[in-house]
Amino acid sequence: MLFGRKNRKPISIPNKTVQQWKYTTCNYCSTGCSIEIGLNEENKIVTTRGHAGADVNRGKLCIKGLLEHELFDSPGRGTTPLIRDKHFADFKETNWDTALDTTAEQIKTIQTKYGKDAFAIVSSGQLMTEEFYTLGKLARGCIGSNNYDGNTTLCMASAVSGYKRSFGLDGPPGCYDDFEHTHCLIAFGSNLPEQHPIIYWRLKEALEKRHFPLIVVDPRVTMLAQFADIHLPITPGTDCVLINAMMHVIINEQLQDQAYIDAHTQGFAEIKSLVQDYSPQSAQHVCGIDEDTIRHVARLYANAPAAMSIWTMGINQSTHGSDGVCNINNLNLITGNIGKKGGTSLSITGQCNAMGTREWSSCSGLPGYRYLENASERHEIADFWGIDESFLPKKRGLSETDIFPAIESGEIKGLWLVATNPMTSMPNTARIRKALEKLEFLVVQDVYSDVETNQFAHVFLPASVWAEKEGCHTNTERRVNLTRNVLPPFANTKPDLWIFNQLAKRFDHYKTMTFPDNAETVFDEMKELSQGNDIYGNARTLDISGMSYDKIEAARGLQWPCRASDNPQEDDFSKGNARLYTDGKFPTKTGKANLIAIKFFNNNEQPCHDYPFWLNSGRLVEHFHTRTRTGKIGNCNKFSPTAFMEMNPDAAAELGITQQSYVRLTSRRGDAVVMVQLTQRVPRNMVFIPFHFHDCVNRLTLGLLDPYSRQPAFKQASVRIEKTDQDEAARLNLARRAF
Ligand SMILES: Nc1nc2c(c(=O)[nH]1)N[C@H]1C(S)=C(S)[C@@H](COP(=O)(O)OP(=O)(O)OC[C@H]3O[C@@H](n4cnc5c(=O)[nH]c(N)nc54)[C@H](O)[C@@H]3O)O[C@H]1N2
Ligand SMILES: Nc1nc2c(c(=O)[nH]1)N[C@H]1C(S)=C(S)[C@@H](COP(=O)(O)OP(=O)(O)OC[C@H]3O[C@@H](n4cnc5c(=O)[nH]c(N)nc54)[C@H](O)[C@@H]3O)O[C@H]1N2
Ligand code: SF4
Ligand SMILES: [Mo]
Repeated sequence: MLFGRKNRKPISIPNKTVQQWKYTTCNYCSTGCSIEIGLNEENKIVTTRGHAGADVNRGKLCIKGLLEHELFDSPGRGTTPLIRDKHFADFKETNWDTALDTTAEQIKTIQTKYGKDAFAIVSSGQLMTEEFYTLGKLARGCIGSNNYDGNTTLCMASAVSGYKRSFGLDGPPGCYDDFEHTHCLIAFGSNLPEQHPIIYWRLKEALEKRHFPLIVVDPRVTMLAQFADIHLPITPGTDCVLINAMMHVIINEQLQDQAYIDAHTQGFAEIKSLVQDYSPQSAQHVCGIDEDTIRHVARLYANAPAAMSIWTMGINQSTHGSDGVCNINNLNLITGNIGKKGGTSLSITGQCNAMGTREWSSCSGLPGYRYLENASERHEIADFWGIDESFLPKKRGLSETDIFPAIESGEIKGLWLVATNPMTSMPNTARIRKALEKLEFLVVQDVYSDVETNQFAHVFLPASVWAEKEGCHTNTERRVNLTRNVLPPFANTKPDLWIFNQLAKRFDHYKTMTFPDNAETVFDEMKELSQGNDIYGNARTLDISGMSYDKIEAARGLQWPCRASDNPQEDDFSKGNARLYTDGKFPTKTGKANLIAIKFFNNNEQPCHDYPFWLNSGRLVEHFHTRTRTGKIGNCNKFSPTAFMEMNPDAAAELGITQQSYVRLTSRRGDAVVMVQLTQRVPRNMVFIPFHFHDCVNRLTLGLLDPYSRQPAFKQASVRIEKTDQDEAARLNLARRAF
């Protein structure tokens, strides 16, 4: 033989006799892939496959989904509750009763001493919807703190706020099937092939069948940009200017859909007048895209029989996040691209169940997209839950990004973190560390006891992961999908639903409220709340009353609105709906969508003499967020086990920096040491760092907040770069860990 080793051992294929397949939904990103887990006759997991009959993924999975079953016994998992009496004392193992009694007592002590809102709760987009609903009931109905929010403030808050401002209601109006019908697609700050690989695969399939222009707006040459027909390398934070200039061209060349504008929108005159100040000639100097390209793209989009926009964190994580979303909606409204096949404003959601938390967690309001600010909705929910209406606040409290400053300034004394790791994921982590140290009581509820935030906890509650429990997720296209319980909880961990219910028992209102043990019963309660009319007398959009666990599994996911019907054959809504606003009616007072004139103001930190590089941050395909999960899975971690930074080779050469050497980055907040990867993906004045690594990019980020959504501008900051050698890098990292 010419190649290969001599005496090569034959590959042995493990015996994978599957006795039964259990139905689940992926617990990482919001694509919402259906997964089947194969168990052998000893009930051991032997394999995983994408569900071939699921419309979302049609048998496919990305690397994270394929290896997800390795989570069940991955290293670092919490095994039993832990407790300590003061900061940094050794944790002691304890039982659930002691951990929960202590937590309830501490919450009550803090609330009695400092007021109800002095105890804050921050949750996630990564629990089951039934768990979110139950946590909301506990937080609002029993504990009664108004400082209750989710990490979706770091993620989807700008999309939520933009949808509400434009359409009157949250909820992406489109679906993946729109790729099959569109004639032009613009992606703003979204890198589908790495962050939503299966949505990308759906897009690619559509493009292979029938080519249409793919335009990518991103300051980096992402993988999606590489596959695009047109790449617009925008100056960070200026998407609103580009869109205003596109609308300038569209309106001045009369390419808008005037009939749609007249029938279904309000505010066109204001937009028309505002965009006169954004000619392509002047806009090009702000957004960095030349005037001819702006005109070309505007004409392509407006002339397409159906055109759609998608976006993710390049838009949301900005001081103009909410405005950016409104402006994308403006572009689609004036071109008549809402509620039609292939014409839509589709935010690509982040976490697997960021939608579920928006819909049902009561974080920013009350369940089922109800508002605390609305007296009749407060009354309805108080009645339904069995509490006094006066217990509910009349407006929403602080968002996650305002909770930490309130800890600094002493208004908040206690915190409960559920399925989120702000020590790695929040901007300016030095500030977060100080805030966590200042707390009188911190309880961390996570699957992993080695999650960084746990260093500061007084009580640790170990949760069961993913298919060790049962419940639903809602994906990017409003599809509710189900995870069946596959394995019993690991060690002495408990499903989050159980933890919430047990904690509820320790509060007075438990006597008058109900907290069902079973996820499906909780789902039935949500179904009941989802029926009927909204405050304007229109049928509720977020209607899930036509769903059941069995129906969801049989359909491999159902899209809301999906209402119960006496006559399902006749009623289209009973089968689930792919698109919203198909009739041009919006859930606003007038029934019309709002066109909102967006003025640009430049308030970002910008590169300057002392900090000459833009700092951009984001993700890699193989890792998920703060790596509590993917960092433990060998085949995910091996692709990027170390913190690194993308840097342009020309900029590196000027500073004498070479491939795979170490550099020290400094911003106005702090410093970080990373390895350099030289690549043309980033322009000369920008570096990009994946945020997955602890003590890294978020030591540097500023995170100015969007005024509407309170979402941080993770993607715009400035840094300077110095060479450092490996020994110095190790010393710096050690020194940092010491304080
Ligand atoms: N593999 C993997 N997949 C994931 C996740 C993960 O951690 N790992 N996380 C999930 C979650 S929660 C989320 S929110 C999504 C995020 O999904 P994406 O938003 O697609 O991912 P990011 O890498 O955060 O950011 C996308 C792009 O925004 C660009 N950008 C930066 N500034 C600007 C700007 O001013 N304008 C524009 N137009 N673009 C800009 C960046 O260069 C980057 O390429 O991914 C989800 N999927
Ligand atoms: N610089 C920079 N920073 C960013 C971003 C960026 O692009 N750049 N993106 C931001 C975005 S979009 C997001 S979404 C956030 C994400 O930030 P985080 O939510 O803080 O990050 P995760 O690592 O997803 O944390 C989730 C935690 O939940 C735990 N967990 C998983 N499943 C369960 C469960 O079933 N029950 C319980 N109790 N725990 C569970 C995991 O172990 C993990 O510790 O990061 C934000 N931070
Ligand atoms: S694309 Fe997202 S939902 Fe699908 S397998 Fe990958 S991580 Fe899971
Ligand atoms: Mo996110």
